[in-house]
Amino acid sequence: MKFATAAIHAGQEKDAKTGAVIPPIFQNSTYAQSGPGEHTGYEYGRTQNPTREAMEKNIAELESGTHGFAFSSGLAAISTVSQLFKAGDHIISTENVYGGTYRFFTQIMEKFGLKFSWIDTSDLQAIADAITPATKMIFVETPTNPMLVLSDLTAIARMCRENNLLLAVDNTFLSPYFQRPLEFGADIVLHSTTKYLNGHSDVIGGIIVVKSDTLAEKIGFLQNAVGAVPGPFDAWLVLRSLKTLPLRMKAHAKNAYKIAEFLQEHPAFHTVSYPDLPSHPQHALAMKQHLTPEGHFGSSGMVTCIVDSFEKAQNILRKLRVFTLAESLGGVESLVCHPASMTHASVPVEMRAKIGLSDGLIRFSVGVEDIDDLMQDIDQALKGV
Ligand code: P1T
Repeated sequence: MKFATAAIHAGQEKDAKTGAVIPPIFQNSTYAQSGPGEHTGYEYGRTQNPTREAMEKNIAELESGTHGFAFSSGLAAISTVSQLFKAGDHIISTENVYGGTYRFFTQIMEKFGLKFSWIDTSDLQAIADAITPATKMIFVETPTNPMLVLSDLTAIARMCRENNLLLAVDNTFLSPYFQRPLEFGADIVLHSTTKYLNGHSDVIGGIIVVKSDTLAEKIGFLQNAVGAVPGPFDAWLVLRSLKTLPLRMKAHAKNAYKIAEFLQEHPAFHTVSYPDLPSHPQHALAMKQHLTPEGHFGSSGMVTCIVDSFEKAQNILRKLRVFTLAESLGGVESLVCHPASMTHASVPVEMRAKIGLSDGLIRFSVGVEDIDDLMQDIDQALKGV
């Protein structure tokens, strides 16, 4: 099945009893058994739910994987990946990750004895230098939130194979429409489904997709044993949203490109970052990695730019009307965020300085509204800046 067809049909059977074309919401916690231990394959809602299974199968297929596991948030998915390891194990992580990921690894997992190296994973030599006999996984966010730095997935996957390490990729910023890390050799791909996969800012959720039966068994065990699963209605909302993923992603990318070009020309900004722009330092890598299944190049709706002070950033953010000042991203409506005080406030100042996350950084999540309204909104907010 082609991607757009899979987005609509994968994992979904017509309801056997009624013929309902959309999978029902199985809003139940348990299943009747005919005798002790004699069941239909469904025992208890945390362990199995048909609505959740449909959504897991759908995303697994879109990500070119074989098994999907849904979670109650993106962080619950990340937490489950880190529970594959034990005290003393070492993980190399992209130094610029979502603030909550950084907080989770440094303030929770380090307490349980996991060791982390924070590395610029766009630098292959820096990764090679960080590998120790205790290293078990490389955790990569590409493009990074919010600096939009890319990591070379093919090269890192090769390094992982040579050193017997797992490669986990947070693909939240692009969605499988624009990047499928398992195809480049990653072992685990994960998402905050809260973002592009759900796409309507009305669900918090997460997903892990793998392509090996051994890993699937381990993650499936953790999903049930730890229990951070989503409710059936949230799974159903994500499943519904996936049907329009290719349409939405194309529209996000088209609008974002125009906004990025416009911002680049404006004297208020000294840096504008969008991987599709030839001015992005890793544009060539983006052209190899950010490909739709039909081989078309594109990125998502995430654009960042830097003004020279917090006051200037505040000024612009207060004046925007169509763009809503809010955390999160990837919804059909345009959002804007000030990472230093919002999504990445939990990242220490020194780390923010190291990765270039300044107080003048503004992050746009460009939605799918009419581009004229979005441009006018930015134009009026920039008056006098
Ligand atoms: O919010 P949650 O569903 O738990 O997902 C966490 C998460 C994981 N990975 C990436 C790349 C993310 O961006 C996020 C969440 N990010 C935001 C809320 C934000 O505004 O950046």
